[in-house]
Amino acid sequence: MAEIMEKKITSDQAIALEDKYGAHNYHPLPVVLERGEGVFLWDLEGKQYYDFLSSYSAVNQGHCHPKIVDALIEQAKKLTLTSRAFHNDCLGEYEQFITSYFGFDKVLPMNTGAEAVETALKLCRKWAYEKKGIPANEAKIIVCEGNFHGRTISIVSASTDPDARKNFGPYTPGYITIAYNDVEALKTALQDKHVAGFLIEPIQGEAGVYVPDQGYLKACYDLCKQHNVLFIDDEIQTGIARTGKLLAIDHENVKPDILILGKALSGGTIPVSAVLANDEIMLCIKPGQHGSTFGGNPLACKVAIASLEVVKEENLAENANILGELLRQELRKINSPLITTVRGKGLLNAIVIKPTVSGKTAWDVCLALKENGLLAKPTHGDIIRFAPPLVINKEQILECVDIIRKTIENIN
Ligand code: IF1
Repeated sequence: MAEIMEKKITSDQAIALEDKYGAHNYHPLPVVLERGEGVFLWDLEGKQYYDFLSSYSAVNQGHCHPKIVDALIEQAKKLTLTSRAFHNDCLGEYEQFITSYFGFDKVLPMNTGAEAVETALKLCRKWAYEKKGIPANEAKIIVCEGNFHGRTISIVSASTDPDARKNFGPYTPGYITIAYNDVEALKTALQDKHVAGFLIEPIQGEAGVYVPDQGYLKACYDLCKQHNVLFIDDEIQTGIARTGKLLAIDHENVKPDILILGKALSGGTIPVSAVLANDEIMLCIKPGQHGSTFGGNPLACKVAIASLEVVKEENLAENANILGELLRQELRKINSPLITTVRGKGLLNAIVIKPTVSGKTAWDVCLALKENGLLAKPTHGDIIRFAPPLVINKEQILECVDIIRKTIENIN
């Protein structure tokens, strides 16, 4: 019998369903995606787009990378979850692989980025009381203005973004907030003897791709070491080759005390995150003191190994470095008063848009980019992040610059 063609819903129908039945915690661009492959996405009507967001750097290896998807499918047919009540044959192999890959004694496997950040905060506090000797409940963690580390209550308690934290109180105490990219501010904050850790994004992604001055991270690390304070590196968005090195912190040859990974650790297939540290810190957490139902599940282990192998096999950091330079160089040639700034590192970039005389904003630019076949999203009103999958090639970068140029020149 002829296969009964499944009637596909239209984009408008899909959006209406989300509006009626889904929480309104996002304001997406009006596009409904059905398929992704490499640097491309297709909507329900079959229109093709360049993905210039990469799901906020979770799809560094490109959409549905065959090696990663094959690893997912193969393991999914064998064993997906045991919980940590029992061992499984994937976890130890993965732990050995990822600790060797990044150069740490141990890893604590989690699922989302926020869970990994929470884990790092707990590790830091535990170390503070049990190793550094800070009095009970007095540990302080320094964070930076403009930070984004996730959406849990303890994480938004450290946020300076009103949208992220307003009316979610009472807030978790124990944070000191300092200016980003300001070594003196850190030096002053470190006078407090109860400081346990400094949590930082090596490049502030959500804030608008703020790249700190060369030498800032190393100076902060050295200050933390002088004061026996843990340097906690949130590489959830900047890691896994995104900025042209395996880790953004590698640009300054700093080895963090705690490394936090997420997003592209799974190539955008399933939530996989990880916290890496050496024994002196990691062994502060004893059995029964932290965990997660899905943390370290066999599926995540196999997917993460494949995702990290792809990064090296396809030389994604070098590609991001070279093509990021090309992208910024070509964007800076666009002769338009609309673009006031082009900044970034590797393939984590952003342009700042000055509203047109007719009041067109970054959002309008993104709507027009969508019409021209490129998907990007504004952050904080006037900043558009440009972060394609790291598998993009030179011809595709140049084609995307042409799309961006044509769009900017025709916005009035
Ligand atoms: C959203 C932002 C980006 C992160 C860093 C931890 C996390 C993230 C540096 C938490 C997550 C995501 C969250 C997502 C949109 C996106 C985002 F706009 F929210 F801020 F990328 F910039 N540290 N960032 O960037 O990881 O729990 O999400 O797995 O919440 O809207 P998660």
